[in-house]
Amino acid sequence: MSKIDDIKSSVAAGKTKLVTGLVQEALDEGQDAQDILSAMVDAMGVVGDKFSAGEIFVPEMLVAGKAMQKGVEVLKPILSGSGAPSLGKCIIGTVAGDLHDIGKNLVALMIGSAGFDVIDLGVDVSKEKFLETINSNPDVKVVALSGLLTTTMPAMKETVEAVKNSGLTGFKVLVGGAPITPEFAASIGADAYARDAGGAAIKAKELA
Ligand code: B1M
Repeated sequence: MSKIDDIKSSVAAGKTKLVTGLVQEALDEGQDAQDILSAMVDAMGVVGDKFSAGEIFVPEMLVAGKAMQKGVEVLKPILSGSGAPSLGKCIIGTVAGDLHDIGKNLVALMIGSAGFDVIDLGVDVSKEKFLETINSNPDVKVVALSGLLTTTMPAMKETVEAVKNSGLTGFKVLVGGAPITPEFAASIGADAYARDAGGAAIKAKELA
């Protein structure tokens, strides 16, 4: 089994104590950070499929998420890069009712490494909190919303509508997350959609 396979199975099995060391070893062996990240994202796909099939439950999904976060911590200095000129502020958060933050954190990392000053509001962020933060940061260029649950897509819609109808101007809205499609993004009035963290950084730069 290759180191990358080891990482994938350890993340899927929620072996939080092993993942940090395995990721560091893979980097030391010369493995590409993006390939390691892809393996961990694949592992979360496996976990999701097992959850859907009723083979595992929320606690297993939670420890797998924690294992992935451990691995991402090791990759962060490599993925984040440095030295990009400042492109302005980006406010990011996972929409109300939604506690998933692994993908949102990756998006924040990539947008930050593209040159934005990222204000990360965390998870379960109400539309009022987004509005309040935009209000106190009138120079914000991009407002980025993440959502992982079909049940929280309405909260994304309400948030986009609230910020668009607030009278506040000067920023664009970017949305994404597993259940979000370009069609849904357009239908709720978002300015842009991105499928993954790399794509989100590219879109944010286009919007700024
Ligand atoms: Co949850 N969960 N979960 N979960 N969870 C999913 C999302 C699910 C697909 C699993 C499944 O059933 N197969 C399913 C959603 C089904 C649906 O809505 N259609 C689900 C469910 C049902 C639930 C609960 C309801 C379970 C329950 O309680 N019965 C519950 C909801 C809690 C809540 O939020 N209110 C729940 C809870 C949890 C945990 C807390 C246990 C944990 C989250 C831990 C954490 O985030 N800190 C968890 C996990 C780990 C998952 C899976 C297994 C993995 C998610 C993940 O981190 N993926 C997930 C299954 C899956 O994804 N296949 C699942 C890796 C991550 C890198 O990818 O987040 O997709 P992702 O982000 C990507 C892109 O989506 C995109 O870029 C990222 C990186 O490339 N992206 C953006 C994300 N945000 C973006 C924003 C952008 C642009 C791109 O622009 C701004």
